[in-house]
Amino acid sequence: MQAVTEIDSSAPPSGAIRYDWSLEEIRALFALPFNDLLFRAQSVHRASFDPNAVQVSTLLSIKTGGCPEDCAYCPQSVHHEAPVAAEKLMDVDAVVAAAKQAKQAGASRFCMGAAWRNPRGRNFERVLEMVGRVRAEGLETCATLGMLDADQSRRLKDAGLDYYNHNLDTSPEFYGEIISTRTYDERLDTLQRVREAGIRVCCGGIVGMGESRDDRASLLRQLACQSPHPESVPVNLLVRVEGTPLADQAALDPFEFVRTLAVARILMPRSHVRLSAGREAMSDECQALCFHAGANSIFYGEKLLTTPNPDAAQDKALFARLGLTAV
Ligand code: SAM
Ligand code: DTB
Ligand code: SF4
Repeated sequence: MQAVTEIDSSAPPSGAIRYDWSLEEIRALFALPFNDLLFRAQSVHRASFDPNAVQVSTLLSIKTGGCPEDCAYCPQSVHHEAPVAAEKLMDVDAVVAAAKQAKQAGASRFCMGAAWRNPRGRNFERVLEMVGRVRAEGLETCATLGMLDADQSRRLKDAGLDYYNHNLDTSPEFYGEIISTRTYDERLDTLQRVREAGIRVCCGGIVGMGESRDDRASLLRQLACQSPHPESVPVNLLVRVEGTPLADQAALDPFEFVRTLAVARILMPRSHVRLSAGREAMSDECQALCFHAGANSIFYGEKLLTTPNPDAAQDKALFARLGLTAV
């Protein structure tokens, strides 16, 4: 049997930021009794954040479907039979109109997602214009466009991009089961270029894809060993979309999802941990536990990229019941 590292769950959080978590330590956090784990996560959370404030981002799919990558979870891949038609890149004015609406609804960040392996040519120029115009509306800007080279990263920064989302998605060990058209190292290379360009990093993953707890621990270790930590850490619960290879994947125990958020909070105490995809299938009680575990960001608005999300009225009601404030 594997030795388990002892964790003193009554110890106060040190507040120190670490980049050297071992897999053994992370496993031991996952293995804590649920109440001890949540107490630790909540203590760490309160040391750095207002526990009742939740950052709110809105997503827009600016280029939907037809993606050449083969990510097993994704309805936008050309390799699967999911019911998502390929579209062209949106017009700049339409994106700006959606950003205005998102701001009016209470979002502070606007994230533009494109189903590309990497951006190219005139489309990239158009995205630069979108970034500048959305920022001029007084929103923080985020984009997720696939792999970037160094020049593209610098140009996005110059256009006014605040955050770049580029997920590691799962552990290096499990990655090959999910994606065959790119490597983990290619993901890490783009993250490095984004950092070097001075753009803040949004990087997380997906759970519930059939990975083991060790894979979840290993993904979190990859994230927490980056220095600095990603400023935003989206934790997505797999949305099982018909036509994708993961459509019939068994559901993850919701407590295991909450544990994953809690461990992320403990490992990356100053990062915004985002309760991302998967809320549509979650009870209000489960979401409340996620916030209690230290999640302090969500996607707001009735659609993620191509799949449904709770509508704004539902989220407003939940925030009111829990005494949470959107920031
Ligand atoms: N093509 C770009 C890329 O992969 O980086 C950007 C868009 S991609 C849709 C952004 C992220 O959405 C993925 O990294 C993945 O974490 C998440 N995602 C995609 N499909 C999902 C699903 N069915 N359930 C949960 N998360 C999903
Ligand atoms: C992230 O980690 N989750 C968001 C955002 N970054 C781009 C995307 C979730 C997509 C869920 C599936 C869909 O709606 O297509
Ligand atoms: Fe393409 Fe991104 Fe979907 Fe993978 S996750 S298929 S890269 S849109």
